[in-house]
Amino acid sequence: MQLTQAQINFFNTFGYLAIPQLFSADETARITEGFEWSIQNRGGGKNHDGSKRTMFGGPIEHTPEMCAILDHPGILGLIGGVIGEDFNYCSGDGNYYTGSTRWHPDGNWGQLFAVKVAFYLDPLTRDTGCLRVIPGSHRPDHFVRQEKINVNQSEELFGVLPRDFPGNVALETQPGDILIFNHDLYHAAYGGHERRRMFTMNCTRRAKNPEDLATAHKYLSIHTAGANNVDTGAGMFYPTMIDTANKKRMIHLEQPIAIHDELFPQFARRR
Ligand SMILES: O=C(O)CCC(=O)C(=O)O
Repeated sequence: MQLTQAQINFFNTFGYLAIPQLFSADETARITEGFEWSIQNRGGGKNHDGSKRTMFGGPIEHTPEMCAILDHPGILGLIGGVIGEDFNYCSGDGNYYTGSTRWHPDGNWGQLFAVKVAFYLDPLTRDTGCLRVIPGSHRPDHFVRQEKINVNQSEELFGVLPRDFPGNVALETQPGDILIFNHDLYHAAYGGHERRRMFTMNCTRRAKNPEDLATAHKYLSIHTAGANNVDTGAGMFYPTMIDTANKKRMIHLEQPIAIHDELFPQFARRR
């Protein structure tokens, strides 16, 4: 898959992009099965009772089939198209969500450094927990950032519910659709049920100069297993991701592995 210039322009200007049916029905069924196996066996899903979110790290790192999402031509074309073909894969989270998620950005990098790829595994509408975004809010000059508006207080501030914050877009999805957004973009979800299945891949630009390397160190010092005191048994990633990687996949793994092991030697890859 190759993004058109219009899709790249859309992503850069509005901070997100939706790709309907990036995955076929067969692929989506396999991914859903892989996600369910992973959350049930590695992610605490067996204990999910709907009272709160169940979350686990590295959702695509626990089975060879899920790891292969990182080899999928559609995913490589999508992520590569917005942050460069040699992007860094930096793990992600898998979830049974319960209820709503308030407005937040995932980062405040002030530049296009990190993106999130979101897989929603159930059909979702504006009333049942689809992702909502505030287009353009990734930009440092957006009014929400300039005026430091707390979007979650919009009822008190402006008399409109946060879910109705003016200009927000509800990205209704079917399984197989993929969303990608800049980490700096404000996003939320309203009205979800108690087992909303979703997982993410976080990716960053590959650092190629001292400034980017400093940003990569900062990013990986916050958003990784080591940073959360989690021992994957193989450092930055769970072992299956590395054990099943070919040379092409390693391009997306090598820089995060090196920086993570430098930052968290106590969890460094041991083989
Ligand atoms: O689907 C949701 O509830 C929101 C997801 C989200 O906020 C995130 O992945 O950062």
